Amino acid sequence: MRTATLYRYELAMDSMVILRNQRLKSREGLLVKLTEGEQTGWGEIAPLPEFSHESLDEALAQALPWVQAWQNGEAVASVESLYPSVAFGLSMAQLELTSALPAEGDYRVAPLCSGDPDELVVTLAQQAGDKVAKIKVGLYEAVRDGMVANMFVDAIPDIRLRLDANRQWTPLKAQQFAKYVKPENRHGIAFLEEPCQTPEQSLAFAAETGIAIAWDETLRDEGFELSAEPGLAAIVIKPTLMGSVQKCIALIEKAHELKLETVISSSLESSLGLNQLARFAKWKTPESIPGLDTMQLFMEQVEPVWPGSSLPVKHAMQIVWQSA
Ligand code: OSB
Ligand code: MG
Repeated sequence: MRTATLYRYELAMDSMVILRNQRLKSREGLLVKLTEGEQTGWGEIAPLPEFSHESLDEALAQALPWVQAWQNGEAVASVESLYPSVAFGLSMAQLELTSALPAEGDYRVAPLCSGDPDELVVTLAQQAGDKVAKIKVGLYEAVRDGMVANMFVDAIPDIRLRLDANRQWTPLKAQQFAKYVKPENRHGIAFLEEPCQTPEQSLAFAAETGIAIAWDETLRDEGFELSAEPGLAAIVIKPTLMGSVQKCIALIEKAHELKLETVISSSLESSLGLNQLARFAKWKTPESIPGLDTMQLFMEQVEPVWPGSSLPVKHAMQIVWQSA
């Protein structure tokens, strides 16, 4: 016998540097619970404002009939025909339901520098093992970004810095940034995500500066096909923005064939979605520290909690629909 429940959550947060044109004061999303016999599978559907093309209401309008049909044992639409956030949440719920998602997660995170860089340098310097940090650039002066990058590599020579410009720079601004990163420090930059407004400009930047780049936004460009390019070191996959688990796996396999580092990254999911991404990352991209350091932007979490997080758990969730 099948049952299903759709919940709607709202969690207090402060999106800070992540979203550029608005500060999200709360994160809203849907949680799907599917049960069959003794088995349960959860999924999260949480379109991200400014990044997803679908709204939460549009996602709900697709998810609800799918979940109802599923619980009745009727034919369901292929998740590939649904919005990315819906495809991701429903495919993840099915994966968990069939015990196909391994339980163990990769809870190492690439610490996101959203405040004082000096503080992060001290934390990283004391940390054992791989030293990875993620810094948003392109928010202030390119020169300042270059100096911050230098500061990290000078202080922690074995660091693997991940920088993310979110396509904010003109070629000139990107050059100004590069000029301030000492040539001997450029190897400390594992990659710079999306320096320029177009992929062509970003590839030209990599060729001119020797700074490796990564695709994030470009993966979702209309008609994009992944290929190896000089200077392209990595791809950053945000499943909520990309689509079904199967679609993400196909992209990961392609990237691995092309010898590209592949990073699973958060789209500011709740602790439930974030835990599943940690499990997915451990399973499919064990070689790369996932980009999941986004719990720190929240004031509340749900069950299951994020390991090590002391945020209060919000139990009250609206039931949008439930099997009779
Ligand atoms: O710019 O990569 C981004 C989260 C939500 C939306 C956009 C972005 C992000 C992150 C997640 O940066 C953290 C990470 O990738 O390490
Ligand atoms: Mg990015």
